[in-house]
Amino acid sequence: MTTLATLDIDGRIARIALNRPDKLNAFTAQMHADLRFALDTVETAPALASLVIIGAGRAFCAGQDLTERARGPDEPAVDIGETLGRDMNPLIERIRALPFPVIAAVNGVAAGAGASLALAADIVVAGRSAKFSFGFCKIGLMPDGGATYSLPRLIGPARAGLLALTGETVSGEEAVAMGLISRVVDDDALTDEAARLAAYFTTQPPAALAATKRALAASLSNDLAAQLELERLTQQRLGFSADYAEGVSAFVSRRAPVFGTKR
Ligand code: T3D
Repeated sequence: MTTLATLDIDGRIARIALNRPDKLNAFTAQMHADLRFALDTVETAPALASLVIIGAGRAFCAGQDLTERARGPDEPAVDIGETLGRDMNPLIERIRALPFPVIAAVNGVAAGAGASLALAADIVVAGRSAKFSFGFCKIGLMPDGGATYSLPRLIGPARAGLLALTGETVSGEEAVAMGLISRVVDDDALTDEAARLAAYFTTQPPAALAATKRALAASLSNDLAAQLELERLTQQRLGFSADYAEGVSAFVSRRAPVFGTKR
């Protein structure tokens, strides 16, 4: 059977492609199972430096496959609390917990849970024709997949309220202007830009990247004093590392650093 989440690992770079292009990569239970399988490998592969998530075909992900939720008048509703607990919530948490940069390459529509997935990445790069929408309310639900967490933090409560309550679609350009995503590029440059970023991280010190991710995440709930202390303790550890010694040595001897793969 065709996998609905294709995983490729090339050296220290992993790439997951959502693979239901004819349905704009809408999530199904099978796609979630395939994503779990792909993440099992990504989490245990040695020395990965980055992960790119992209959609096959013309979309990133059109959200939950609504045909899986359709029912006849006498059929019971799907328990979404149960499916979120099994599928979406662990997916978002596992992506957020990866100790290396995750890049979402948004190559078209990112709607509903598909938009939430994009925002789980550390860096979101979109093609100019990408579209983001959080139109959950339009079908009688509220944003999920961490969108109510990430939206106010990324773009502030005023714009989060607008996008979440109206489901208004924003373009790649608008998304970058409001701070929802990291960068927009021409559509035909998107895969190259994601690959360039992914390759860049293979040249960088893994422990520093992992520590930076952890500190940025912790800052969302820490006060300044706690964050300063976290920085002090983590920097203390990094300051004794071979990669830091290499970074300084490379700088003073005007050469490119060669870092290890240890986190
Ligand atoms: O249940 C839970 O887990 C709760 C969580 C829910 C969160 C969600 O994600 S709810 C879903 C949110 N997504 C949407 O509301 C988007 C629905 N899709 C659309 O509005 C349109 O497809 C687009 C605007 C994204 C694109 O339009 P267009 O005209 O470019 O393409 P299309 O023809 O509509 O779509 C192509 C095919 O993909 C089509 O199938 P067909 O007719 O060729 O066999 C379409 O039905 C299918 N498709 C697109 N999105 C979904 C989908 N099929 C099932 N579910 C989808 N979400």
